[in-house]
Amino acid sequence: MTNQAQHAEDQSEIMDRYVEQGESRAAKLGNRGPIAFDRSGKLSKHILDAYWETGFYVFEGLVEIEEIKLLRAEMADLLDRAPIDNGSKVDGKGRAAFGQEFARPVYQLVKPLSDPWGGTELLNGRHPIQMSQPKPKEGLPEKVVFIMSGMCQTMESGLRLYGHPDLLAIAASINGDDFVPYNDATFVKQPGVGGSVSWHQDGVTHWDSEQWDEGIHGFNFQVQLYPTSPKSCLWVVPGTHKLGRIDIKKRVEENPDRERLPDAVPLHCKPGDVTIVNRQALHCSFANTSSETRISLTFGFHRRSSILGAKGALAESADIIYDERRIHERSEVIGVAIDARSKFYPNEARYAYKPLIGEEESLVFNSENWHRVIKDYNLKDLSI
Ligand SMILES: O=C(O)CCC(=O)C(=O)O
Repeated sequence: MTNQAQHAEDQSEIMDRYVEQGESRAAKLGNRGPIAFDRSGKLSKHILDAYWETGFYVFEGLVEIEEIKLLRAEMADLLDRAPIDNGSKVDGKGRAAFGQEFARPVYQLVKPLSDPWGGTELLNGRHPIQMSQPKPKEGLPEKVVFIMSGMCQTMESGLRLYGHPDLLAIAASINGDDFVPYNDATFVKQPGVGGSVSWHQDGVTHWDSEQWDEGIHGFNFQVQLYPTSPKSCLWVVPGTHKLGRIDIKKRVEENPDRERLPDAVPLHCKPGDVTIVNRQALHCSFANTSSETRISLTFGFHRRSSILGAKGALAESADIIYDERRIHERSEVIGVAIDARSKFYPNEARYAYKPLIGEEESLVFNSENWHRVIKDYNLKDLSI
């Protein structure tokens, strides 16, 4: 049977067994629970230890459900106004599609249940194997939204989320108080159509660095807007962030159950749960044949030392060297996000982002700064 020929239903029994085993492995890891800080405001030791041991952590109920509802509402509107295909100027109702004023496309669409990157050279060739692509049911649209970019400019609730004090405190606990931003991408895995993301490690630049260690490529948050089950969520192989670059092709080809790697675990979540995943951990998501919507707002942070002087990678040109100026310009998004958040949630403690202390007045959330700092901020992403 080819990767393309299987019907979604044919896969469900095999997947059910795999899911059951994965859930039982995940339950033993001890890396999920509520957020907790120590007296200095850093993540509690038990959380940091579990993160560095397994390469990921699930923070349960971190984002309040009222905030999740605002994110859902804006996201639903953006999905309603999505173009019908990549490059199209119209949405499904024949109106002008959202977001054409932004330099980078907001939406990326793929064929239902497909794997757009696996086995290709795209994104520095970091997804070496192609996942199974179950055959979608009849009558579905030709293309569906797979990823959306620029959540700080497309949704005010997205900008506010970027300034969330607990999320920024997590970034400081893992990457140091002078942490720097990476990029963001919203994975949209709609029921019965969402595409897969083939097994990969995110980092592409620092594998051979003399300073290489478990944290050199940073980590990604995923904020979950809907309940996700093992069938719709991200899967990670625990501990793989410590192994250096992995021969993924060999691992998958030598596994009798192919891409269902025997030691992987699902990061299933409730709405408002937030995961962190080390960018060196081996991870994937399967085509979403389930009946659940998964929308994961994904954004990452790095150590400053990993970025300063590094060359562009992934969506950034390899001719670019990330200097102090570029880092400062991209980091200003955090400053404006903190201000946007504190205006909306005036009773919440505002996060003090060390690299921008003293610049608060020039980074207020207003129309001028929206145009100067936020619009097209993702042209200045810091990808490695
Ligand atoms: O959420 C997903 O399905 C994929 C996420 C992912 O691979 C990533 O953030 O690198």
